[in-house]
Amino acid sequence: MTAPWDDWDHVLKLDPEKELPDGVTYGDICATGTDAIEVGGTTGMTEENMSAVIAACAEHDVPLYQEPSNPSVVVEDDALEGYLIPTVFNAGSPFWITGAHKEWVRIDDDVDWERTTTEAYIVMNPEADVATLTEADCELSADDVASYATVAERMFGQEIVYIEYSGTYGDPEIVRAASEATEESALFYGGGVSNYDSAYEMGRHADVVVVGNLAYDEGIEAIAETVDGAKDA
Ligand code: 1GP
Repeated sequence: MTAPWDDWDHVLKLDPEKELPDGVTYGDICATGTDAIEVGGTTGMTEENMSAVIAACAEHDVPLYQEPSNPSVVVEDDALEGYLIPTVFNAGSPFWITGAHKEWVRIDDDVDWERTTTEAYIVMNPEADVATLTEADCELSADDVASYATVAERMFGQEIVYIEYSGTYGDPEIVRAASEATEESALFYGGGVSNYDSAYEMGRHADVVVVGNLAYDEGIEAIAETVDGAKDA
């Protein structure tokens, strides 16, 4: 069975709490050559700010996914290709492994399973909001990460394994170890990718390179460079 992400190299993650730089539009963002846009963030998410970004991107021709950070912000919108639901495999709190998911199913009696995929997150930057929120154990060796990736793929059937260094550039050797451990799951890498070289380096190991902050800190040209790096890798 093929999945859309089998053909992706690069994803842009848009955080609805942040403002695009002056003069940059969502149209510009969608035209950078990225393979897909994920709308999501850890803090400050509301249905309103999520919906606004989804609506702004929906006018443009790029696959659009929501990555809801909690059950109350899931947006029902036909413009979305689907929902990528994070499960944090190294979370200290079980809420982020199955608890939030249980709440979602409890309050939403019409979950769109056809368009729902879970992503196995392995959170690696202890300074990131997502690490604090989920009480993640980020003290992991390459072996630990590879083993989590295998558990995600083999025991939990996760289509996507996501090495998340959000806010900092990660260790390529750890990403390589995860890549060697996964055979069927798509390996996503996100964190601190800021130019051609970093996108290329992580893209050598990961199937998909995710870029976030750069869209807000730098803008269009920098994103386009990372698209080139991820595609050349
Ligand atoms: C965040 O993995 C993404 O969820 C991207 O990280 O913002 O550091 O690019 P950055």
